[in-house]
Amino acid sequence: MGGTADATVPKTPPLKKYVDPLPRPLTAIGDPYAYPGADYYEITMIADLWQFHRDLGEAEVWGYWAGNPHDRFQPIGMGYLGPTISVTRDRPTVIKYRNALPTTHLFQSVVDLIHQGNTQVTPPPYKGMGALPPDLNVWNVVHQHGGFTPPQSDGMPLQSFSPEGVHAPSYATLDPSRVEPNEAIYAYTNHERASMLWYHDHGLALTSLNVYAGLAGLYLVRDPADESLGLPKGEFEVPLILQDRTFYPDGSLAYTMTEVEGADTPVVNGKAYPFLAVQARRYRLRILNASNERFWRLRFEVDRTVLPETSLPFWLIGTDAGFRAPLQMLNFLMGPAERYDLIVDFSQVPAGTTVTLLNYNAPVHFPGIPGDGPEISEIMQFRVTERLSGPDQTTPPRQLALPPVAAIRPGPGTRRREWVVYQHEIFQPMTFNAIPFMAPSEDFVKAGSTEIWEYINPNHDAHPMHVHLVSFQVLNRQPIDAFAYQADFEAWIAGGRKLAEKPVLASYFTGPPIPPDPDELLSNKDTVKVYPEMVTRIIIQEFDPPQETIASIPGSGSELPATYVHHCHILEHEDDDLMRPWTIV
Ligand SMILES: [Cu+2]
Repeated sequence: MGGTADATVPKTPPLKKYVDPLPRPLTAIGDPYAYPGADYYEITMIADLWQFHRDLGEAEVWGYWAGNPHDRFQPIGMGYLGPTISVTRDRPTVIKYRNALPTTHLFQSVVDLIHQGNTQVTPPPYKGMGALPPDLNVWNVVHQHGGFTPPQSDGMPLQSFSPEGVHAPSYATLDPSRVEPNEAIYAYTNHERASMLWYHDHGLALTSLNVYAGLAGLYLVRDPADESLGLPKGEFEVPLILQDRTFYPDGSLAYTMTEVEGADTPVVNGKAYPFLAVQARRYRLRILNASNERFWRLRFEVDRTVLPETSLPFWLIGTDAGFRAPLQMLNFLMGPAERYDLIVDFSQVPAGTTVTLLNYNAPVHFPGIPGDGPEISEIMQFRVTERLSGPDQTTPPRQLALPPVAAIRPGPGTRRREWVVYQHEIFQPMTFNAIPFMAPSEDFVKAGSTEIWEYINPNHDAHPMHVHLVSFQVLNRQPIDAFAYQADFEAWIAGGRKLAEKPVLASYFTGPPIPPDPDELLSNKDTVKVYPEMVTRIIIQEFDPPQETIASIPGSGSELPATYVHHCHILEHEDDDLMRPWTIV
């Protein structure tokens, strides 16, 4: 998708900044009795109303609501986004997802374009399996992003199910006697490191529209061993779900990404330009980029009369898949689906100071083309105005003894696998290796093995690549002659993909390997920025899906072969076919 802005594209009316307090998603309450040994939740997708800003009218949005085991008339949610699911590491979770959305899409005009086969929004038809059925406008599936999950509970696009109970070809549910056709039960191991995962819609062909409508929430994995680390907690641990949205003058959501890149207004935890009143102490900010397309380059801005530098330094203590060694930073670049776990010390500025979260030098894409989408500079404000409720007894970040991250090192026999981010020309579908998503898996990974995946990006923008099931580390990047590689790759496809004639990556290098960015070094990740005109190498330690039965539910463990997906997390790209299955054997 994409194109240049023109006068017909909706624009949000001017909004007064920092008038709405930052909302905090509520935490869902698990039921420990339904499945012994696990916590059980029922989460329903519903259309509701939500006000994004004081001066905007209510918008129809989609969101997740959790059943309340203590009061069934008081479900937990806020309308937009979803409640936080907070779990203890290694204690399983069982969730029944129910699709109670309308059967007409919130962005029906875009769904109509998909049905019409408009090439801006629709990948080429593949003869193997149908995509969105012609008479269906809404279907959904929930993926736990970053989860170590058996395939039948992973929530991949071909597992979608609709409000009427229509199922995509790989729909699956556990405990089928307890579900209606518009429901599915999934089980999660929670065998991840302590980390902030998230759950979001992954509906086939509709992920970008469904997430834009509001279908995303947080999934916090807690490790009781971390209680002694001395981290800010309770009200001093604040999740920030960063998104961009465009609004019509009446306050309703405008989906503009068939016409421009990104949207024009920052929304944090569901509010446009919110503020948070804070105490002069350390806070733990757990940031998720839940935007469809937008990269954010973030820093904390203070007035030059307050500090000699205008950027307030902070500490990075964790990334997508858990803690890392504390690293003092001034700014960082965040692709869609990435998470950054920060300690920000508001006692470093005088009482009364205002700290602004800024997105600077910030086109929608990275590096992006100025004018190709609306730029957003200011996001939200922290006001150091609250009275100290007690001394700050958290550990200074420099002294934090966080669980160490060991480097995953390749061995002599480590298999390499190449994924070419392929687009013939701009506005045409994007694929891996010029193979549509729907074509059967042809990548077979040996169970328990380590692999290096090389994302070869001959394009001019970065793509955030996400691999389901596993976490990984960034090994390095290496610049390539993108023009020559693209030309030779296309010639190779045109020539019938003869294995012996495949372009040899090493002959296109234009420089030596570049080490990972400082925030990526010795960090566990599940999403990686694949920079343009480079190969980005990740090393995945272990392809080993959880095989045990979860919460005594028959069929809840993995069986081999186990097929998962990886994809670009620019949601318009994954819908437009930059996604492929791969199979553990
Ligand atoms: Cu992409």
